[in-house]
Amino acid sequence: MAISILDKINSPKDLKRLSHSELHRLAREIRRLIIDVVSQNGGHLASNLGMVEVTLALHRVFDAPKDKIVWDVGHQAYTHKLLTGRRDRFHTLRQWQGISGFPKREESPYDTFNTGHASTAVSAALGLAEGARYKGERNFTIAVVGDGALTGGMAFEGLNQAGTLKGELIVVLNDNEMSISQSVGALSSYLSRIQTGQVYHTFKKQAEYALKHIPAVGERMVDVAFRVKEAMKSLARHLTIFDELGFEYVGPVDGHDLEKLLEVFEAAKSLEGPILIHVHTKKGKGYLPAESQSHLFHSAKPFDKETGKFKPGKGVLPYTHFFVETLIRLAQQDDKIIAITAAMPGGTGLDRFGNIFPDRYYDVGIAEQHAVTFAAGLAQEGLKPVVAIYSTFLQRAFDQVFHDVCLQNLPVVFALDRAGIVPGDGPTHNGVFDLSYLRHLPGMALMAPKDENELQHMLYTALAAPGSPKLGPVAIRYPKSAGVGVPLDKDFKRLPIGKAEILEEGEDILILAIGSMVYPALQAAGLLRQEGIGATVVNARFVKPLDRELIGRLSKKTGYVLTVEDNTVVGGFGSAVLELLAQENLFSAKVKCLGVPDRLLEHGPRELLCHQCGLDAEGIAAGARELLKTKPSPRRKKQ
Ligand SMILES: Cc1ncc(C[n+]2csc(CCOP(=O)(O)OP(=O)(O)O)c2C)c(N)n1
Repeated sequence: MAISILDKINSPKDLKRLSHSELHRLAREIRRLIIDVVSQNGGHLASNLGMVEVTLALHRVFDAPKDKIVWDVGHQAYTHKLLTGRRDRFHTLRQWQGISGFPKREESPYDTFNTGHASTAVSAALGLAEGARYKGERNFTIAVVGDGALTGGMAFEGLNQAGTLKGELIVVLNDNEMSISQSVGALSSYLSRIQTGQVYHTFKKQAEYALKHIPAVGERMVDVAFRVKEAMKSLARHLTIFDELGFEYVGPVDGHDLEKLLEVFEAAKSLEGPILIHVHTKKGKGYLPAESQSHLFHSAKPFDKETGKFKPGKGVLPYTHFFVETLIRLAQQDDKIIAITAAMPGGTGLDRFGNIFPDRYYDVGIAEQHAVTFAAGLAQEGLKPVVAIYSTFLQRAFDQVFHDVCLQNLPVVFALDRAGIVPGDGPTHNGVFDLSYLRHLPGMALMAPKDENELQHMLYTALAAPGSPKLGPVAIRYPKSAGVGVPLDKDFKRLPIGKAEILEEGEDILILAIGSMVYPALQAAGLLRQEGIGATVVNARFVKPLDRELIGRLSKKTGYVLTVEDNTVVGGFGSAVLELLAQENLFSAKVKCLGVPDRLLEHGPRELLCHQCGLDAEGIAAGARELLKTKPSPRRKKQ
C-alpha cells in the first residue's frame, strides 16, 4: 500500500517540500478523507471538495499563520483544517467535543477569524490587514469568498473600503456559479460573463461603436484598433467591476489547475494590493453525486459513499415540510401571498413553492436585509409577503425588521426556520436569540407551535384567517427537526391572538412552555405525577402578546412557575413572564426560567445539547423539583 502523503503533513510548512506530483496525490487523498468523514458525520461536502486545490495552493505559497486566511462562511475550510494539524481529529468533525465544521480561533492559531454567517470575510480581512499595518507587521491577508457570499451587501461594503486602502489584501473569489442553489442576481450573470470572456467582447463592441461614430475616423481606424487586439484585451481587463472598485483583478483562473494556481498566487505576492483573484471551481469536484447534485451535498446528511444515497431519516417529515405545504395550500386560495427566501430555497422548503408559483416567489441571494425591506415594500402595496429565513440569519436584518416593517406596522410574516438548538453546526447556527430580539419590537406578534398541526394553524392565523384581527408583523418560529408526528387537522383553525392553551392541570406548579418545549414539558409533568407532584402544563403559543390573564391567574393559584424555552434565558419567553408577574404584582410567585444559558453552545447533537441545558423531560422535571424545594411544606399527594 502506498504511503499516505497526508499522514506526513503536520503543518503547511510540510507542503513546501512536496513535488507537484505529490501535491496532486495529496489532493486525491484529501478528497477521499473528506468524503469518508462527511458520509459518516454529515457536513459541507460539495463546497469543500471544490476548494481542495485552491487551499493547497494558498498554504503552499503563503505562510500561515503569519499570513492570515479568512474563510467566508467557513464551510469550505476542511482542507485547511487537514493541513493545519487537525488531520488526526478530523474524524470527530461536527461531533460533540470534536472539531468544528467552521473556522474557530479557539481550535487553532491557523483559524484567524470565526465564521459561519456569510459575506464577512472581506471586512474581517481588511480589519486584520489594517491592524497588521498599524503594528508595522508585514504579512498578507487573504479573504476567500464565494460567489454566493458576494451577493451579500456586506461583502461590497468591504470591497468598497478596501479599494481605497492600499493594504496587502488579497481576495480570492471562488466562483462555482452556485450558492447553495444556483447563484442568483445580476452579479452572478456578470461573473459568468467574465468567465466566458463576454466582458471583453462587450468592451470590443462598445469600442467599435465609439470609433465608428467619431467623425472622419471610420472603418480604417477600426482596423487599426483591432490590430492591437492584445492591447485591447489587457485594457478590457481593467473594465471589471473589481478594477473599478480599486482592485487589481486577476483571472479567471481554473481553480483545479494546481500549477496555474501556484503561479498566480506567487505572482500576487509581488503585485501592489488590493488584489482580487477570480478562480473558477466546480462544486463537489471529484465525487460524482456531489458534482451533479451539489445543492443536496452542500450541507449533507450522512450518506452511503458508494451509492451517494442519503441514509433514511426517522420517518416523520420536518417542520419545514409542513410549513411549505401549508403555505402552498393558503397561496392557492389567496393570490396575494408572496414567498421570499434569502438564498435558502431548499432549506426553507420554498423551492417547492417557487415551482408552483414562479411569479410569486423570490430568491434574493444571501441578502437578508434586502429580503426584509423588499417584503416591507410588497406589504405596503397590499400583498402578503412571507419571508422564510433561518432564525440565526434574520439577526442580520434586525434593523430592517424594526425600521422598515415594525415602524410602519406592516403585515410581513416571518417564518423562522431552524429556531432553537440546531445540531452539528455550533453557535453560529443555533437559533436561540429570536424570542429575545423580536419580542421587544412594538407591534410584533410572536408565536411558536408545539407541533406541526399547530404550525399550520399559526400560518393560517397570520396570513389568511377571515375575521382575524388585523395583524401587523408576525413571526412564527419552529425548529430544525422532524414534526412530532401528530395528525393534521383537515381544516385550518384561527387561533385567538395572545391566548395560551392549558394542556394538563395540577395544583403544585405551573409549567409554561413554548414551541418545541411543550411536549417535553408534558412528559416532565408525567414524571412529576409519578412522584405525587401535580403540574399544570400550559402551551403558551404566543410570546407576544402573552396571555396575561391566564398566566396571572394560574401563577397566583399555584405560586410556583417554571418557564421553558429553547431560546436564551436572557430577554426571551421567561423574561416576558417575569415582567408580566412584576407588572401584575404577582411577584410572590416563585419563578424559575429554563432555557439556553447565557453562553455560546458548542456543536453537537440536538438531544445532547437540550439535555445539557435541562431542556428535556428529565431536565424540566428536575427544574420543577428544585423550584418546589423552596416550598415551605410541599404538598405531596399520595400515589
Ligand atoms: C448570512 C447568511 N445567510 C445564509 C447562509 C447560509 N449559507 C451558507 S453557505 C451559503 C452559500 C454560499 O455560497 P458561496 O459563497 O458561493 O460558497 P459555496 O458553497 O458555493 O462554496 C449559504 C446561503 C449563511 N451562512 N449566512
